[in-house]
Amino acid sequence: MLKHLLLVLLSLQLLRAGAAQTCPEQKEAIKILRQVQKLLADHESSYLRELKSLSRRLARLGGAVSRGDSTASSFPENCPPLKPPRHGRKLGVQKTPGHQVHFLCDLGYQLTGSETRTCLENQTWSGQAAACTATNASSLRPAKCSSFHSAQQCTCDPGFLIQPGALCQDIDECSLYQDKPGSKICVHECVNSPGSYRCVCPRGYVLDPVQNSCQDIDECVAEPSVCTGGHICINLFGSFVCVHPECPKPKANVTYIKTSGHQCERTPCLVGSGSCSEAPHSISFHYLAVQSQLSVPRVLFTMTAPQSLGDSQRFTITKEKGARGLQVRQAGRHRGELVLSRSVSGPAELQVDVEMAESSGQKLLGRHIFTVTVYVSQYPF
Ligand SMILES: *[C@@H]1O[C@H](CO)[C@@H](O)[C@H](O)[C@H]1NC(C)=O
Ligand SMILES: *[C@@H]1O[C@H](CO)[C@@H](O)[C@H](O)[C@H]1NC(C)=O
Ligand SMILES: *[C@@H]1O[C@H](CO)[C@@H](O)[C@H](O)[C@H]1NC(C)=O
Ligand SMILES: [Ca+2]
Repeated sequence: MLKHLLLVLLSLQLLRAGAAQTCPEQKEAIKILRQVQKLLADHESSYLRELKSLSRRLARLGGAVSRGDSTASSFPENCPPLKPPRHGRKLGVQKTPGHQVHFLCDLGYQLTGSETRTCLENQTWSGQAAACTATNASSLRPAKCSSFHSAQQCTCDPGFLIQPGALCQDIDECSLYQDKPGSKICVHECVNSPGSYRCVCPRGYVLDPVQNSCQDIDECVAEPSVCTGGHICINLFGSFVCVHPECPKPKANVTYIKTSGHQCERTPCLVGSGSCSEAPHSISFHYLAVQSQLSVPRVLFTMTAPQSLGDSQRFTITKEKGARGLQVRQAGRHRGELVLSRSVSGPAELQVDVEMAESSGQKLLGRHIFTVTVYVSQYPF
């Protein structure tokens, strides 16, 4: 309505300004008109402000009524009431702008949100809603306190840290040390407990309480054996395997027989059977258990001639399976070494056949095969 009136006045003024006449009376009239116009504009904006404030109050009143809150309706300038958190207390009752309320949690509960909230000029509370969540009840306990000359002295058990309010908070050694690479306190897992911590080992290991390390369980000493049907038990780091080495099947006049659990020998060759005398004299099976990520280079296995017939032995890898990083090297005339030259992350299984050729002068006297299986465990312990 005011706006319309203003528009009419403005139009009048424009009409007059558009006219050519500029008498002093007219000038005076225009001046007065402008003053009226300004007054009206001021009135309008103040009216609009009032209106806004009024509608805000009405809305708040409506909200308060619908909540059935009588205090809000009688003091519309207050902040809404705040309830004390569950398992906690609220200090302070004033809800007018500028006042503060504080929140406390019961013993064994931790405050989340704002500890202190202030009623702001726009009738809202600063900060976030306070809540009390349970700490691990036993991780927080009362301190042992004694009074001496009216001074109170409180102490905590080892593994606890004194906190304000005569409380003892468990020290979480695991998050303090275990998570940082340089200060690990457990080889595998750390579990915090009130006042202490313990190390936990993976399956297949037992905790060595003195060294706080994980020791492999030797499953192969169990009676009766964990391996059945003539299989041989091989203890590994963190586990075991049952193996059953097999001699090569008879082929082209070459036959092997098992002379022990780990060894096959070639049976004597028929006269005139060339392929037989070329075949290895013996095959032996070797199973090695190593940890993951061993430092390298590392000698895994040393091979020597069973009976030194020839002048020298030559060692070569003839077959390999997943065995990158395994090398053979001559460590003397009658000795060879199987070397791990690359760090391997387990679990992994590496296999090589190393041939040892015995010779005297230029003459090859015989060949022997070492079939070596290396089991790399999952963990570096
Ligand atoms: C109230 O004022 C504070 C700061 O003064 C502001 O952060 C908050 O958003 C305001 N709330 C409302 C509902 O206007
Ligand atoms: C409470 O203890 C459990 C294990 O018992 C743990 O997983 C959790 O992180 C602990 N919570 C706190 C707040 O310390
Ligand atoms: C097997 O031996 C016989 C003689 O005993 C020979 O005639 C035959 O050629 C040999 N076979 C092979 C594949 O060497
Ligand atoms: Ca084991």
